[in-house]
Amino acid sequence: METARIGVTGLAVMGRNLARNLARHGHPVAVHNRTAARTKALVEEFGGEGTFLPAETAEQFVASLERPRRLVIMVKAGAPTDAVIDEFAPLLEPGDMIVDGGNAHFADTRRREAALRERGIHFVGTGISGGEEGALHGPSIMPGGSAESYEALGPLLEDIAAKVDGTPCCTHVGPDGAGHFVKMVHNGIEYSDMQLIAESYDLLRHAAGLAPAEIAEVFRTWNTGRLESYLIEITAEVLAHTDAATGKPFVDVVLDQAEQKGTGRWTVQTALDLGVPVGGIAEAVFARSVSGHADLREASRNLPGPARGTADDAGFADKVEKALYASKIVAYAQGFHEIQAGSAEYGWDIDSGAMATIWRGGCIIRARFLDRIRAAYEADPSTPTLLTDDHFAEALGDAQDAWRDVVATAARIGVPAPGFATALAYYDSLRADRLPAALTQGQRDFFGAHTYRRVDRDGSFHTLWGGDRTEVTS
Ligand code: NBP
Repeated sequence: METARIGVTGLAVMGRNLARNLARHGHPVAVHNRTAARTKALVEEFGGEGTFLPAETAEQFVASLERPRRLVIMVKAGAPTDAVIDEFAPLLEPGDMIVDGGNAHFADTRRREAALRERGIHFVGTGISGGEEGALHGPSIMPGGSAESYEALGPLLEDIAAKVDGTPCCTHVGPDGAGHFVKMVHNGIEYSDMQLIAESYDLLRHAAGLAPAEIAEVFRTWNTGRLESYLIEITAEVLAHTDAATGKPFVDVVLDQAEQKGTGRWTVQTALDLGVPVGGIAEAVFARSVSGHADLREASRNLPGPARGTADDAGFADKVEKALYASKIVAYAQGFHEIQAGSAEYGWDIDSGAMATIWRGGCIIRARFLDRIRAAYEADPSTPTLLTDDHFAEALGDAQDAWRDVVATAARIGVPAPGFATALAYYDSLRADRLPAALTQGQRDFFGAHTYRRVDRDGSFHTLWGGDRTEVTS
């Protein structure tokens, strides 16, 4: 009987395209789906692309896999993933591998990995980015799990991943939930990147007075420079598009309420748990949330605003480009800070430069810029922040006047730019000699005897605020 090198269960858009990608690369692939019609449709439609071994039952599916078995789950994240694991794990043997390519929360992946490890089964939580097109033509792949499992899986995954300059956009991220953690932060950065681009559009429209088609041209120009990226490229496409039904710019007929699926929210929740400031990502999540509160917005529509002005200089678009580049540096610096904090907390030993490398192709945030991040980590692998890398520090210094002007203009004319503003505040906070946190500590000691440390000697102190205000050591 012919055996498959790998199997995919869950054949909706992602699983189907991933299975086709494997088959197109010459890997015989077993395919299975809860509803057998999807399996049949895949083989009928795309059977000519390679060797597919369709299975109707879990037993047939597992029996068709060569050993050690490699089984990829591509089902809806959450309870369906547990249901599929419960169905397949009893049919597997020690040394077999279950790859979860869904968008699982890393804590779930840690739980599942620990449970399956007890049974000798490798559980490989794997972030896959690039949507359905990426899954078919080459995604960015972020596998976690044991180093041993990567030996058996890595060559296959690297084969079907996107390639940039011949380097696959796939590497072993680290143990247990590391892959899904990095995918989560990748998505958080994606939220931030998209929000900053949206703010740039809004300012070009309302401060510089440009029409969507003109803004598309601005983005096209930006895409030939340091901002070159998939997101800037598709932004130009969307802005240049005209609605066939009305003849209006497409962007003007789309309801302005953005949706989210949860990975951005998880990035922020996790950052709060780890104590990592990711204001840029948080503002991006909140901006979508604000947009979706139609009732709140309707009730607030008549609140007074400034006499609507415009930007007062012709070079405003160039200033926005600088503000966007600087804020983007901040977004990535915050995301990588979270990856480093997660890595330290869970003992993953994640190589940040390698993450920048595997995001250069296949995924939504693919960009020329990631080469810079890779170079920054090559120059100093243990840098606490990307902001101080020579290239980025110089770019921030060069951008800062324009960045401040853009944030000030947005505030003056009443165009919301929370992403730009929080990025600049983060930059200025990190630069500051002294922060008002000293006053915060004084207040905390006053009302709660929370104590404070001093700049001039070690120890914890408390002032007797309700008494004679002498200072005591606590
Ligand atoms: P969906 O997330 O829409 O899930 C549909 C699949 O899950 C179908 O195969 C369905 O089987 C199966 N399924 C469900 Br629902 N409940 C099940 C259960 N209890 N037992 C067995 N199978 C069950 O598919 P997708 O959009 O292809 O995404 C797959 C995974 O990839 C998700 O975790 C998603 O978050 C992740 N992801 C998606 C993208 C993207 O761009 N779409 C990108 C990156 C990652 P059925 O046919 O029998 O209903």
